[in-house]
Amino acid sequence: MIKKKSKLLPLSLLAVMLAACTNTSEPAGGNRPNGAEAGTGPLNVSITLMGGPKTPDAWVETALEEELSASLNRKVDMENMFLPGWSDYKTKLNLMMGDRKSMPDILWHSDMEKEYASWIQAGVLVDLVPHLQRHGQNILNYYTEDTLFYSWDNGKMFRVPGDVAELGSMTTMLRKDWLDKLQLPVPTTIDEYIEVLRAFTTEDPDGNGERDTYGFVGDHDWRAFAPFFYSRGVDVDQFLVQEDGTVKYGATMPEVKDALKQLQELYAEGVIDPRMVTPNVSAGDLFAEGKVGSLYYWVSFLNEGHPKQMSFKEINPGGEYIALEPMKGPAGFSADVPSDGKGWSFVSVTGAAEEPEAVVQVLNQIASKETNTLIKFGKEGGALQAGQRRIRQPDRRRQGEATRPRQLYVDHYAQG
Ligand SMILES: [Ca+2]
Repeated sequence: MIKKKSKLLPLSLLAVMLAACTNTSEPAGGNRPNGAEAGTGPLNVSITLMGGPKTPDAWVETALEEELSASLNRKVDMENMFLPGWSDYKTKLNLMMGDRKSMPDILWHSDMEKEYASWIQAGVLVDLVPHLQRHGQNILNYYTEDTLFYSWDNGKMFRVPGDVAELGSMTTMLRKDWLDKLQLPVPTTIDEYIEVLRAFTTEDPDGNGERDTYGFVGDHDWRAFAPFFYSRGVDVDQFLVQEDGTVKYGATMPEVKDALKQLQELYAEGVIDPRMVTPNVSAGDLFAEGKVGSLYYWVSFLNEGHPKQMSFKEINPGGEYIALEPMKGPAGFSADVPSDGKGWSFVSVTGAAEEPEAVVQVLNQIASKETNTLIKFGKEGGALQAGQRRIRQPDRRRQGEATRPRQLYVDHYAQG
């Protein structure tokens, strides 16, 4: 607690400090031509990517380079450094950060607080405050002071949030149109929920005369089954304080066994989509495909501007997902795990960047609405690849403030 206290700084002061220098004669947006003060030759920027363009020189990379070159008034070459995936990315990032020669200019990281502290200690991250003041207006405008405050470190800032989870973060979502078609009520208990999942599997909710739907799906991860665990008061990956004050590891509690038995039965019945047992299938794609009735997933997927929601509507024009209250378990208990407001993924600039100021300009430009719309949806009037299918260019008016995502546009590029 003492350590925390030393970092306390009134938010208004933070705002003043971050806003310093922005009342000068610089043009809005921070995209002033920078010929004299920074380099004018080609700018090479390497960036670690969890998703995004998985092939070198993909159209999105080329389009982004064109956009960046125009806005920075010099040739910008992006070098994508692909991370191996959720199970191995930390090892890879640690290796990269161990040697200045292998460091990316822009480092995407998540759930690496210990390493982050050591990188600061080792002086390999760039203090972004002066650069954000000069060139980071899109980024600064995007987040509230409260959100940025979590990345504030005694007057310095070594990272900006890439994505701040929406309140609640994940939720149980369900096909309301299927519920209506089968004339079933919205489930409130885990038993009612399971009956609905069974009906979604066996009663042809999509009305095509074939048994080609599933009740439940998720990513290849225990958390996908959260409704079955949380309704029993267990989280398999946490230490939980018991009523008698003792602490148990969730996975060892007997309630987990009950939930697993139930899941095993549902899998055998064909209620759980078998595609989720392979790590290569994304539940987000299956969400969009529209052949499953329910999943525990990121609430942002319910936003009408989310790419997967738009794909879903394109494929299933009458389809509708709703968010459910947490299911009540056998003992009447219900729970969910709310998210914090500090962000779950971050972007830093490392000491490998020869021109950190220009790198922040790149980040700021990626964070602009125009560039992000390009990255996300392709050129106006064109079409783009969305998974294996092509979707129409969406109406940009729908991308307004009402559906503004909480994910900084930088992260849309870094994660795809
Ligand atoms: Ca069917």
